[in-house]
Amino acid sequence: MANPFPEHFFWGAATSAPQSEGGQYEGGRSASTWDKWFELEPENFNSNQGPKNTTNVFDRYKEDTKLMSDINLNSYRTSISWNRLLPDGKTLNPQAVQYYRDYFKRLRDQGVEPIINLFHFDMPWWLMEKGGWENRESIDHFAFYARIAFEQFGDLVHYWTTFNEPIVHVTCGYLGEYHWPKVNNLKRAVQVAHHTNLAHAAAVVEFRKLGIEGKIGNILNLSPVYAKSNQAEDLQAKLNAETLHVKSFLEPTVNGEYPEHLITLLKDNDLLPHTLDGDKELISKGKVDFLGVNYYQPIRVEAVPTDEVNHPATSLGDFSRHYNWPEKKMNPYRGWEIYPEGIYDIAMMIKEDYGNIPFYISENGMGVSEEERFADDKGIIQDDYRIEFIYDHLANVQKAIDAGANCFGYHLWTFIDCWSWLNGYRNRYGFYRLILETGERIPKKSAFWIKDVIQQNQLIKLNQYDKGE
Ligand code: BGP
Repeated sequence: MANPFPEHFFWGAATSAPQSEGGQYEGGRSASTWDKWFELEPENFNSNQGPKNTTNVFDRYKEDTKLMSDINLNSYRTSISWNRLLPDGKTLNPQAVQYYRDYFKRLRDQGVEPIINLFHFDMPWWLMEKGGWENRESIDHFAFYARIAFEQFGDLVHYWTTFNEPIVHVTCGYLGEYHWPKVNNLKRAVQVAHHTNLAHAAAVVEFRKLGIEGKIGNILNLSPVYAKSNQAEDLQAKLNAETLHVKSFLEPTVNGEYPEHLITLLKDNDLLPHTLDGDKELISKGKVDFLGVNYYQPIRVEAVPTDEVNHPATSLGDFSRHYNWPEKKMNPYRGWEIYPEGIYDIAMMIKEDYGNIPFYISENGMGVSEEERFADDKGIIQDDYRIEFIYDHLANVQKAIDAGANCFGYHLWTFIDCWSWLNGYRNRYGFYRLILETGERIPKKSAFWIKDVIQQNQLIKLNQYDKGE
């Protein structure tokens, strides 16, 4: 029998406001960039499914908080919509305050600890029109928003996070076409990353100034980086990838400074961002109390062939190349590798190299297409594949805890199937199935399984489990 998890382990699930809240233009909310992008280019989104078609938590949170305690969840992460709380960036929306206060209070009443995030890829449109994170003003706007959120909800929320996967709006929005403004420019991407790190630190400063009860963290997608071989060129590619994809946010967040190798790489490629006096000091004030770690898949790299390197670099592909590991196991729906051992390696890296700072697994999960084909005659999705996926990852979390990692929780992505950006509802991730036409929530087999796991505080093997059928 497996060891029990630590006492008070955070068992839960995660979502975000833009992916689950709905109530698009209700209750005084203004547009986010996703709302506008969908209005401008709906054809970019899977099956024309836009941000209006979310789980509609705005209307159903009373029922949803109850569904959480039905399956024993004791914690939950979502985000506040910046453009709901401050529709013009300055004026507090009383309807938003009322909604979030009631929502967070109900979570607490159900014994569910709210972990509340401030930014999950959802730039208010009014600010995006001024350049979004490229515009330095965004730092002060974000710090103001953070302070208002802490003041309004600080009595109900004791775990705050500033960003979700801050590198993603950099790479998807400024080095690719997955987020607006769909720019492809390395120099601009670096500027956005710098402003994001400053905005994070400015929010931490506001939090510390207010002296409210609670802790503040940052949610990072931390993948272990594996090199194709131990040859010097592949190891150099690994160092570059680790620095750019992992440490560019991890080191400022935990140590309050940028990694030396990052500065060297940027300088050498004429990519240093525009900075002001005082930036270094502000970054040093952004140290967090805990980390959220989103883990889906590892990063595998190999050296870039010398004759293909651009110098100065024009894309991240000039620093390392993706290595296609022949033995990899894939989630064919999402196209992501499944490698549960990666969670152990990340936990050990945090333990050894980052002072064993407390962290929790803030996202991990398996998106599956056309999941309704696995429904039994009662409509319950028999998602054995998800139970196995969670089991394998949790077994590695446990192994890491046994080896001394300071991991205080595990959250599945996601609670109820939610809207996923350009992918709409293509892949389903939830403990609860969402019937799109009616909004009905139906627990999947994994929901029954996790309920028992949480109750026993211990892993249960699928073949010793026969409920939910
Ligand atoms: C993470 C994001 C989530 C969520 C998840 C699943 O990177 O923080 O917002 O979307 O990935 O990925 P996807 O929805 O793209 O399948």
